[in-house]
Amino acid sequence: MSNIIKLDKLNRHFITNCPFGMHICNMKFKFILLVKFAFVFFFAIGSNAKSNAQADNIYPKPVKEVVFEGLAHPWSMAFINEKEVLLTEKDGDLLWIDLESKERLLIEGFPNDLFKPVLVTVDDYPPRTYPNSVDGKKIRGNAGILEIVLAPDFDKNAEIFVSYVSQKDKTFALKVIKAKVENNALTNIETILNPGPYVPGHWHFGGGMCIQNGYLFITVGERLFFEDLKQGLPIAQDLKDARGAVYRLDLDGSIPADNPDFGENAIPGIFAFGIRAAQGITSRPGSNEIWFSEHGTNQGDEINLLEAGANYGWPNRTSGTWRSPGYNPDSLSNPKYVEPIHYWLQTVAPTGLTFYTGTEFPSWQGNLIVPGLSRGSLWRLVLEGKEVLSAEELFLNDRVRSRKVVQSPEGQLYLLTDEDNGKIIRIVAE
Ligand SMILES: [Ca+2]
Repeated sequence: MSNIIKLDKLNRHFITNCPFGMHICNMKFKFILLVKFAFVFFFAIGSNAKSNAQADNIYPKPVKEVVFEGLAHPWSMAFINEKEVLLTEKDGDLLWIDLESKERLLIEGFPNDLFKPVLVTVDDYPPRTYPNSVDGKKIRGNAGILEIVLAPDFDKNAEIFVSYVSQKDKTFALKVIKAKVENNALTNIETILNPGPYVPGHWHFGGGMCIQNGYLFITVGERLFFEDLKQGLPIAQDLKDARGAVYRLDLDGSIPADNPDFGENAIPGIFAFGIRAAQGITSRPGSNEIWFSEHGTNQGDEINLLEAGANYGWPNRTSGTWRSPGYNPDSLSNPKYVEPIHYWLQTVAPTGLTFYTGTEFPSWQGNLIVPGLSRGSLWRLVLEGKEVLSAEELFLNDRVRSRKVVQSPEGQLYLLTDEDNGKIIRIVAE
């Protein structure tokens, strides 16, 4: 396939360089760790135990501790302080939760255009708007309440940003609102972004958000299930289409004057484009870098570094394959595609990622932790500058659909699971 790219420069130790496949290589890695551990242990007995306690890259075994459960597919969580969080449920509500006392409260007053599941009769729509597998079902897909982030001065103004799927009749679009949380209710609700058009289909809204240096970054998905439903120039390559892009806005929703200039016909606010379905976006501590995850179709899952004006290639350039065989998209003239920092050779469905800066796992400092929905994976990417040195899959024998990793103010690492009985799990050193 001409659309498959090969990035041989990527040095993914446990995937591409292993002749036995990833699982064996992880076993091999574990064996090496065991040998290393035995060596350090032996050495410690015979000499100075203290000096070796922090030696080498051996880290304590991570284990899962369920902190809270009974959540309807939690999507995002923002820490007010070390024990209080605001949490979004994709299939439910906006909640306040006390992680210590286990109290939960509904934050009332959510906008009433929030997506509601509708019975899908496939024949009511143009062919293949929905795959046949969902005929006669009430499906939620990717729709519901998505990201929550606190305004930088939340302590003073109680302002938050929330992304969710807005509904008009049987059509849907992403919406981002800014609001205050007062007496367990949303007030002063303003729409910050509503990238239309409203169309049927419950997929690929994006909705990831992060704040850096006073700017709000938002990922907006291209919304298609099958690529060829848009003939001609693809949605994500069309700067006159609001979908398939990353936006950068001021915190009042206005467009920063120094955003990239894509011409007068381009949708205002677009910062980068060529995006299929990015849900995870995060700033890298100690830098001005923004990193984001991207869902491919069959494979094609990526980690990207955000650059002003960049075209990330979808669907013309991808490390995966298309759902629509024989698809032949138009392209921009002289397109310049920005390659991913990392991609997987299997489907991972990487989503709400974060950089680890905690102290519980000292050798994870600065690593990018990436949850995966598809097979229930959690990845630890070791970086050197902007290069991925290795990708380790954690909890190989304990898979769960993983939506987001969030670090608390004191550096504790939490995982949200994408389940009917969704959980908040703390990852602790055994
Ligand atoms: Ca790409």
